[in-house]
Amino acid sequence: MKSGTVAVIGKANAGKSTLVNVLVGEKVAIVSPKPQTTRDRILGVLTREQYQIVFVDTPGIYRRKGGLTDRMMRTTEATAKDVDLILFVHDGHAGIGEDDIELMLRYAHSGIPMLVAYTKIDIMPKERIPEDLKTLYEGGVTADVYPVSARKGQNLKRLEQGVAALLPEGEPLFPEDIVSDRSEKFMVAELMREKILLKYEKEIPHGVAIVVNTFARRENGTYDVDLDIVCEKKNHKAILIGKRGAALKETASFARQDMEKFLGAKVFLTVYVKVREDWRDSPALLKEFGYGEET
Ligand SMILES: Nc1nc2c(ncn2[C@@H]2O[C@H](COP(=O)(O)OP(=O)(O)O)[C@@H](O)[C@H]2O)c(=O)[nH]1
Ligand SMILES: [Mg+2]
Repeated sequence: MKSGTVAVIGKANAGKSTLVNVLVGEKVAIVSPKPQTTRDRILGVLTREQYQIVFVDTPGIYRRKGGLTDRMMRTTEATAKDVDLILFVHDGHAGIGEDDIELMLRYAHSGIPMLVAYTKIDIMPKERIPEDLKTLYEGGVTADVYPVSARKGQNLKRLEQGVAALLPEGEPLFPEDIVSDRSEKFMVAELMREKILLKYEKEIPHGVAIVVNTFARRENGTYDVDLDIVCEKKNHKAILIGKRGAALKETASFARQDMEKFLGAKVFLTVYVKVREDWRDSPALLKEFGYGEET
């Protein structure tokens, strides 16, 4: 059997998490139109009879400097060094710039085999695809490139098989019924953050951390979830809550519905909004909110 780890690398917003979710067949990582959605490394495990692929979704590649983004970039870099294969995800619909080719070449020369998923082909003119493939090839990218759409499910089987073919022979790393290394509690916090990413302007979600105080399953199968939305500024708190709490009520209700879908049970959700100034630049608070340095 083939078995190995695959780092999913690419620019912010390229579509990495969406691709991992559809390949694995379950939501293991949250998705939004905003960069910095994925803050942490998340494993998504795909097990078939002939192979097991362990995708390592990463926060992606960033330019901006800051406590949290530095850490996210380090997570991405560390992941890319320690895997059997790199799956470089490129947003085909965004076009190809010199910086894209430069990035691909950097990872292609890292000594680890690499494939390119050229994604979002559902929202771009088809005739541009062969032109772009030519541009990549002429730029020196010799890796196999798979044009796919995660959203429309186009060409994914080919990509999956291309990935599996490059993995080493070995025993599976995870039991076959495991799809993620993350706990239900983590996913519940992430679903809350996803709804905030979707509802508010980006400076607010980028300054938000979710702290789950209670995650408990009752005898009758329902869940009690009690969490804090921690934000950086007083005026962010006011916006998060909205007039008479209307905004928060709506966001929490969306989050609760997704939590119920994810857990397959009724959820009683209690949400508080708290202010902790500059937590993103405070190593102690980063750690407290679950973004401590990995060992
Ligand atoms: N049309 C289209 N949109 C996609 C596709 N894959 C991802 N997206 C969208 O691109 C945005 C960023 O996706 P995400 O997976 O969070 O990107 P990441 O930052 O690389 O993990 C989201 O709004 C997704 O819905 C795709 O195949 N087609
Ligand atoms: Mg992501």
